[in-house]
Amino acid sequence: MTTSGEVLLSQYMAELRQEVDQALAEVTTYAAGCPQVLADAIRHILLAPGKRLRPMLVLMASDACGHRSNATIASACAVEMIHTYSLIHDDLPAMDDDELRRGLPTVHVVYGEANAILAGDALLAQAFEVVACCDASADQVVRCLQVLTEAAGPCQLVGGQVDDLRAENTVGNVEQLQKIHERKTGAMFRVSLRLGGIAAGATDEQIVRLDTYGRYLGLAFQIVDDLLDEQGDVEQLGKQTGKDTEHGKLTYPALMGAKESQDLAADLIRQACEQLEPFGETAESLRQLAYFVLERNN
Ligand code: GRG
Repeated sequence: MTTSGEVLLSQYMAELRQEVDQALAEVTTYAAGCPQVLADAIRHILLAPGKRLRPMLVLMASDACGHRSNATIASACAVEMIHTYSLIHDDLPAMDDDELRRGLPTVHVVYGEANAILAGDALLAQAFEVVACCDASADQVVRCLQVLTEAAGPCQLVGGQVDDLRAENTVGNVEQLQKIHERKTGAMFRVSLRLGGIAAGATDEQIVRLDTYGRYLGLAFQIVDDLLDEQGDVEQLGKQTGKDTEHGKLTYPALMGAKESQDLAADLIRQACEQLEPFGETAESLRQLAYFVLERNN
């Protein structure tokens, strides 16, 4: 990416981030029925400085298709809420047992395990409420809910997580690893792109292209994530490193070596960007975001 391209992307990303942060703050301003400790636990991690990649993908996908609807920002909030629930639960002692997330102590460390489980549960349920109640056409809302529930469900996000835990300390191969990550990490990337397309009223062909871009991007993201777990800086990442080795996880660098993994990630990013060709200029931010994912250090 050129220097001016980098500046443009970072400005655009900062604007999108602000929109998403504001919307997330609004949806987590709760009525009296929500206990203060639950609201605090949710806001502690949801409003912490995550990269907001998935909600940005929703917004960028709608923008690439030339239109945003009320389903766009609602879906952006929903994917970030589901992603955040998955992080809260993944950090629990029963899973990865992490103490640092987004540069802050994890939810269970601050609020206790029971409140962390419940904060995750509440975010998951509320994500669907945010989409169900948004001011978009009934058809759009139903389609958004269909793809979102599928991505967060037993055959995608949750199934991928179960298989990832089961694969700890086993001898695996790249095929097996890819199958895990297409569900555990990739499903939320893909659905973010699909949601942006649906919310924009995109054609079926556009949605397939966005989905395929999301598939390649999600895989590349995971490879980079594995490399950063080995080589990254705790302060920049805002989370502990070396956890994959500690848990005996299957990872790309462990199976293929660091150089091959980096090359594979670069190849996947090239393939992701090929999908964007028919969109022309309107997909420039998605193109640049793909290279940001490849070159990120957090
Ligand atoms: C508990 C159902 C369930 C699923 C957990 C998200 C996840 C699945 C596990 C998190 C552990 C992990 C390192 C997954 C690999 C990639 C990933 C999702 C990293 C975190 O996403 P980022 O880097 O996080 O986009 P931020 O904090 O920037 O939003």
